[in-house]
Amino acid sequence: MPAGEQLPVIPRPVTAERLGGSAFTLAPDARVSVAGPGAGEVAALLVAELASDCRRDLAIVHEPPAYGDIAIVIAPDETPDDERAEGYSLSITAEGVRIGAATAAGAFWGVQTLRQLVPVECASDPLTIEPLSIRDHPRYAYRGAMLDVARHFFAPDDVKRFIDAIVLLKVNHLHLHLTDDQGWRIHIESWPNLTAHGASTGSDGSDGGFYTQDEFRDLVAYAAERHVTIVPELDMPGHTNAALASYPELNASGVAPELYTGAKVGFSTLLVDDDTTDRFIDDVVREVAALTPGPYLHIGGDECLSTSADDFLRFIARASAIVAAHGKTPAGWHEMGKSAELPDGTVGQYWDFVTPRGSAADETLSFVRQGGSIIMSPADVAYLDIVYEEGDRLGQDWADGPTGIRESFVWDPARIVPGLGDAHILGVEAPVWTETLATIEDVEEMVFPRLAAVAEVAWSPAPADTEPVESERDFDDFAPRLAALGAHWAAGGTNFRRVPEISWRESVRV
Ligand code: TNX
Repeated sequence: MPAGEQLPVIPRPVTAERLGGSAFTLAPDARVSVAGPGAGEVAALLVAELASDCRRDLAIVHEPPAYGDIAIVIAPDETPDDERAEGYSLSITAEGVRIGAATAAGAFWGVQTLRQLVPVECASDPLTIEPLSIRDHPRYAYRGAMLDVARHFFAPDDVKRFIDAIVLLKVNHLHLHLTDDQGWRIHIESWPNLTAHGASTGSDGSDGGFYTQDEFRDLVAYAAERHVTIVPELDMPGHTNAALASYPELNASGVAPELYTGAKVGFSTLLVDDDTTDRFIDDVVREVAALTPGPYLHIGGDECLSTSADDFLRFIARASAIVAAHGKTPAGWHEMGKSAELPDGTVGQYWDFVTPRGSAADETLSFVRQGGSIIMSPADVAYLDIVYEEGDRLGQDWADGPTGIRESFVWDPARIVPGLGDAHILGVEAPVWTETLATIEDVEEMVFPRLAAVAEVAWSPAPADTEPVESERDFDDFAPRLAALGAHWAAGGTNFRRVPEISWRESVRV
């Protein structure tokens, strides 16, 4: 890479400096030297990547690095105190590579930066990297992607592939939209018909499917090894046709509706003030909470067009209290902010536009008034199922579509809801809804490259020039870095959309 060009890393690191001098070259006898708690596990993931991407076989050693080694050091004083949770440093010189962090998570994000700096041709050419020094930490603690496994089901191996792809962008939460009108995707021991019947369909007549509790535990563990927290969503009281179809007693009429495979929203609702429904909520929340080591359990609350306003308020107060009673922090879409009875700390997820409409801003601020924080997912820039261009084969266009790569990049989470700044923004999440997406390749085509843009919004510092001038992120700085990332995606087999705004320079790994 010519001097003067920015480092090909996304999200852009907080500080990155070229050092001059000789490049680092990975010699055949290079090792990964580890020190500190968790360094061995992080090293094992790096070694696996270097084996599959570059066909190098590195030993992991618990001894100080020798000339030309890659060192991973985890110790409290490796980062400043306020960057401890996920910060890292990365230095690359002829003497070796050194990643320093206070936590295994920080070291793991340092490894992701290193992976982007490793030349795509590393299997056939010498693996050299120019000397540099990076210090980095995230702007937001929560950087998320959401995968809708309810409309189309995605098998555990697809979800693992998705996790592998998102961690390269330092995304650390995977929100799984597990239930909707079209299917219920997680087995519940106390209500087995939810999956026996309610998982048998999906959008467009697709086959459906569900995760057994063992499969779900395995996914949670796979994610955790990669420093990703799974956020399970059980959407209620709307988006519940699959549950209503599985148990007649959840319906006012006592008659179960047919399973649904279309794309309408807002036609289903659970009952309110109903003992059976209360027992249902308590059981499903208890079982899913027990499978979830992470702090959040998402209960949806969106688009409840068939629930009266009063019923909605009583339902949300009840359901969010049940989540809290099972030891989890409730999370929900911003409509849940209509309730003034949310448990302390409830997390709201904003999905209106970058210019809020209707009551969306007020409902969002309601979470903050009740001691909670906000995840920003503005649909017109961060909904990755929205078409890139008019006439696309995949995707929907309701959210002010199309949404090009530039739109996904040029926005700021703290400039959307008046009165909502970084102090109350937990982070940023990009959802991908799957009404039109039948395969993981379809999902990837919608997610990449736009998730790279949203991930940079979530991780990298806000643009420097702020009030009163509306600042813009520098798309011209981002574009060549994205082109470089595209080469990694192509080599690693991640499908992505070759959007015309970027001069992709792909090279295929031999
Ligand atoms: C809105 S926004 C939904 C989903 C749809 C999506 C399609 C929100 C919380 N819900 O039910 O799948 O639009 O883009």
